[in-house]
Amino acid sequence: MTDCIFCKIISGEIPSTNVYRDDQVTAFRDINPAAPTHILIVPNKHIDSVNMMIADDEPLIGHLFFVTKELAAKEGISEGGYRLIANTGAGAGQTVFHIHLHLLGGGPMKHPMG
Ligand code: DGP
Repeated sequence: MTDCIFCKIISGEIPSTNVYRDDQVTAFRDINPAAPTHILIVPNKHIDSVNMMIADDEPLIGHLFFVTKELAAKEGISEGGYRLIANTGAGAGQTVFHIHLHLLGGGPMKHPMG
């Protein structure tokens, strides 16, 4: 997707603080952190939102969750607890329409539930 911010981050066109990369997913620090650890984990394949997933995407999204778990351990927040958020649709606060999981932890979190 040519006008997608996260596709541009994945391709390196827009700089970001990358913390993980493989052939399926990329993870980088959120530009506007809401917690001491705030990482976005995104599929390298452009998918607008959870609503737009197809059955073939199931293993990809499973891998994305597994990488997230590993990153939580690497960040040292596994034991203290962390929150995963996948805002879906503008009504839920999604502003970048490329599926992403927010990994938040490491201290008080500003992002409320609901
Ligand atoms: P959401 O509201 O769930 O769509 O979250 C989008 C997040 O993306 C938001 O927390 C800010 C972050 N973000 C937006 N643009 C950039 C960018 O250019 N670089 C980085 N690192 N994060 C971005």
